[in-house]
Amino acid sequence: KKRVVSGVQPTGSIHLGNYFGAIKNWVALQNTYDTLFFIVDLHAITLPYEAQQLSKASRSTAAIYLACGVDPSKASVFVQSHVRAHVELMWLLSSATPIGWLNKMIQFKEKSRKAGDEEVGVALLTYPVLMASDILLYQSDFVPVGEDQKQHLELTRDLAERVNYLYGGRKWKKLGGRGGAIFKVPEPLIPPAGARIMSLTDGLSKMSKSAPSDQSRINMLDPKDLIVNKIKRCKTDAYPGLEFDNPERPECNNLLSIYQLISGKTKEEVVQECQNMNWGTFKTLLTDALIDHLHPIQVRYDEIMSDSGYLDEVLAEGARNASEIAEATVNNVYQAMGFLGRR
Ligand code: AQP
Repeated sequence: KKRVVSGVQPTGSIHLGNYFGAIKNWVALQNTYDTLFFIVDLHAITLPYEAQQLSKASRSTAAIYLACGVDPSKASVFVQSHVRAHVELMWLLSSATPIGWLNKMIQFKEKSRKAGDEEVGVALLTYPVLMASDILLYQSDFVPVGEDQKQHLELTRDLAERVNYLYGGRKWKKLGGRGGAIFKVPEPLIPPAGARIMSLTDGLSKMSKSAPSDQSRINMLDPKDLIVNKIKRCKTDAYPGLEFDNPERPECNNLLSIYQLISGKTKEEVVQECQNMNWGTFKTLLTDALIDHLHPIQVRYDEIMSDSGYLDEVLAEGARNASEIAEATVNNVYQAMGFLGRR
């Protein structure tokens, strides 16, 4: 089976964007691929964060994965920091990463500009090396990537090829390595179209955990009343009727897309159903669809969170499976790079 890895950062409330852009797709992928889905807590500390919140957020994120349908009997679900090899491989990869490659990363440029030089930790710069380690450790064939992660995956591929070139090939074989490559070079798995969910208060920026206003997103755990309120107050426009793909109407496109995704209907069906609606009627329809879809997920989430033994066991088992693969890779890398082996 081909292997797929992916993860979400426990940096806040998991929202519809994370669900449609990542978690919901995983549920389909776990049936076809060998899958590892982790909670990327080591990435969550690259910007200022609250230490008391981190472990809670990791548990909650794991419970959301399961509540959304990630099945631990099919996928390994684990917390990134529970598999030490992520950090270990990162150091080894760092030595093969030209700093110029990292300086070019758009996300680093944007995030560091916002935070200011004195506030920016080194980890924000080296974050893509950790991401490369997350992927290469598992010899992944595919990585689901959204638009904003494409550049990081490109770097991962370049890094895999560079390490294979520097330490693989003939040298690698001489040291007893099998095959010619240390790392598999992963391919991107482009998510289904329309999976980029935008903010409820600005149809041009993406729905995001770190946006200051909670009003801008629907969180997976939002209670019914809050969903009603958020949709009631979300940004709309004054054009007649409703339509997809009008660049003058980004909010309209976003809300119709959310309705399409949450209802499971086709675009054509949504056009037929909604094109002549006014905002009031559509908002009621959308609100009801959101509540109907999220309610069972929230019920499952509560059940999972109330049985902490079960969740701990899932995460322990996931970390055991992941460690087995990760240890083998990192040991090979040590060997290929010429380190003295342990007895
Ligand atoms: N708005 C979105 N639409 C579609 N997909 C989205 N993802 C995030 N926002 C949207 C996808 O969710 C996964 C997890 O992302 P992450 O936790 O690594 O961080 P992120 O992409 O930066 O997500 P956020 O929610 O915007 O977090 P903050 O605010 O902390 O940076 C990824 O697969 C991503 O594509």
